[in-house]
Amino acid sequence: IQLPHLEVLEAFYTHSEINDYLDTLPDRFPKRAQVKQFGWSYERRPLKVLTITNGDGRRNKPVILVDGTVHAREWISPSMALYIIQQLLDNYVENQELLADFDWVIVPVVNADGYEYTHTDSRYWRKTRRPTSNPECVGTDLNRNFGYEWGHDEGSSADPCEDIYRGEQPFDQPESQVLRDVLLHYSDRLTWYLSLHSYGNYFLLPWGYTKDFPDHYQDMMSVAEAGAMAIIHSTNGIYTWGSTYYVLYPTSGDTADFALGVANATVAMTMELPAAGFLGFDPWVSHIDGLVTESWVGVRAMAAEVIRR
Ligand code: ING
Ligand code: ZN
Repeated sequence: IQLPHLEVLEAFYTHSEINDYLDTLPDRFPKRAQVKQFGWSYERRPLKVLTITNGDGRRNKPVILVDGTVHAREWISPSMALYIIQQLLDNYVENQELLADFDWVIVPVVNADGYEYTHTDSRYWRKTRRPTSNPECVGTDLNRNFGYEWGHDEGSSADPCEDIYRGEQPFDQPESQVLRDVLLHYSDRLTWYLSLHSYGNYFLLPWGYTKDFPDHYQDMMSVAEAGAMAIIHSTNGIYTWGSTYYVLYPTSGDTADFALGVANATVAMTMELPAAGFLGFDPWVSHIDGLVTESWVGVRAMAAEVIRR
């Protein structure tokens, strides 16, 4: 039986198409791919998590955890997550050293409702789709809703009409609860947390909430530097790296701060993929190939650096 294959470079896919694709993988790679559902979005879309191993049966290896589509409009993010999946599964022979002593856990679409809404209604929607206390304004920014230093200072907004609205309480969105649960499920062996966003060409490290630096900041900087160097050597693409607070602006309740501060990640990072298209969030289909192949060079180099350490 010929199972459906998803041509990552040839289209952007909806949340249900991505879920259907994920569900084919355990059949195609019975020893190496596993799909788990950790919960549902507000509008009851199933939120699926793919684990990839090399099939040697060794349990509890350290984990590299990648998420995508925390923000709905950043369409290159799910494409990149899918490209990583295909590199690790279909292109295993070339990438097997990335799986020898590590398992990968991939959540291609966290903000499923928002992502669907960008396909059907409003291309530049960022937040979730759950109503707020203000009947005029819908949605919470998942990247301000996490429960480590939530609401700290000026790093988020209490106004439901803002794009950086933090919610009424930390983790009051089902989608952030799911990603929290995935992070905590692997927190005893979480080596690298990578969150795929766009845009800006940045490797952003904790902290977002304070100008102080975390322990082991220099180790995280070395991993980011390895990614930036690999990319500049391959395409001349230029990335900037450093703490979110310094490189961008103060942020609180973001996923990387939680991954480091609570879920024991050794390295926690947000990768802001390059801008493309009219407003930066909307690459054309013809851009996908160049964007994901360049980004994979960086992700692969960073994984190698994480593994080497
Ligand atoms: N930018 C991020 C945002 O959520 C960011 C910047 C990255 C903040 C990492 C906190 C942590 O504002 C985009 N494009 O989403
Ligand atoms: Zn984003």
